[in-house]
Amino acid sequence: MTVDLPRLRVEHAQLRIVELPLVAPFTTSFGTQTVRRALLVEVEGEGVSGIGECAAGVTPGYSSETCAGALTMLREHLVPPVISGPAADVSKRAEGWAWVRGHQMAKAALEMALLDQAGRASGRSLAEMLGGGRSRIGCGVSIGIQGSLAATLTAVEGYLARGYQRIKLKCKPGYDIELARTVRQHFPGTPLMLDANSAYTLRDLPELQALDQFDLMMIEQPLGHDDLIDHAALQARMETSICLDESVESLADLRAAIALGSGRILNIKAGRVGGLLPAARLHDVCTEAGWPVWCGGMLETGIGRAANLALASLPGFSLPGDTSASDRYFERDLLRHPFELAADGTMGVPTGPGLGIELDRERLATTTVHLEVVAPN
Ligand code: OSB
Ligand code: MG
Repeated sequence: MTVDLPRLRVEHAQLRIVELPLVAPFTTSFGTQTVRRALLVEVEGEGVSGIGECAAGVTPGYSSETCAGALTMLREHLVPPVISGPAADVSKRAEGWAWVRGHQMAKAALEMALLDQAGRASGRSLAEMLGGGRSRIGCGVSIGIQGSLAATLTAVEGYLARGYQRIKLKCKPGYDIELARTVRQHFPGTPLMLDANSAYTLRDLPELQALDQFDLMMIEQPLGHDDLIDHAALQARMETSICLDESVESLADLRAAIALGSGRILNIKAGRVGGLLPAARLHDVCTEAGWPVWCGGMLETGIGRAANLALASLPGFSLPGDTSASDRYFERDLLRHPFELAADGTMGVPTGPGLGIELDRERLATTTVHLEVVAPN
């Protein structure tokens, strides 16, 4: 944190769920998604509003959190103290909810809304508030498990033609070696990586070691979501760098991972680690430890996407992330100006106050499937 955050009151909050169809189904080792159902938090106080998006999905397959669970957590435990309490800055607010165990994505959604409010009140962009410097971000794309290798090749070709700087392929046991071989043969110089979403165990060691021959940038989260010790054993037996995703939900997890040698790279998602301010701290610790980091994604709407771009502007984010353009996910995003990829595979970091986005209120209204107000008690 390089700037002081303003102390503000919050008088009202709204919890909303929107549903946006995805342009194509997204399949991982834990399931298939055809819509992005997103929980949004809006806060308002002192005449300034802010909005945040919760990363949680519908099912608890990626993390233990869900959209419905986060809605309850925010309604019952996180939002009430904020709307009935005195003016405070965002760090103080986060201290206020530190007693709540877990529920990182619910906390992060509220924190994003409060940071947006703080930025809009003080005229500062989120990137500026987080200490980011870069004005453009190198972008990659995450490609779900396709029906065939031919379909995968077509998808890769399409994204590379648009300019994406690196390709991430979702994999699982039995859908990995031929996948990597085929894509590598067709695209020899392309920065390429795999993401297993915790689908393997150490019993799959030979299969995982076979991936070393494909010059992958990294393999993301091969083992269990809480298997830091097994990840360390695997990293010692694999040349390809392991990137952790699910395994790191806190600073303590990260310290353990670094001490154990459970990987060499971190995928940072603000939702997974309890907010953008904690995410910036994890970035600092990774930089000190010599771990490159990149910004992951959770198929966010333009709201969460704006926050990801701001986070990715911090100096340690040296690898292209899963920060793809709006049209990779949705026919129509929630923004007046959707995020677009430049031909060189970069996207601009928003410069306006807070998240720096202009909501398409009409689109927001037509995609809303649930709306509730949290009133002061
Ligand atoms: O593991 O990184 C992941 C999407 C949903 C849940 C988990 C993951 C993902 C992605 C997509 O890989 C990233 C994106 O484009 O937002
Ligand atoms: Mg992942």
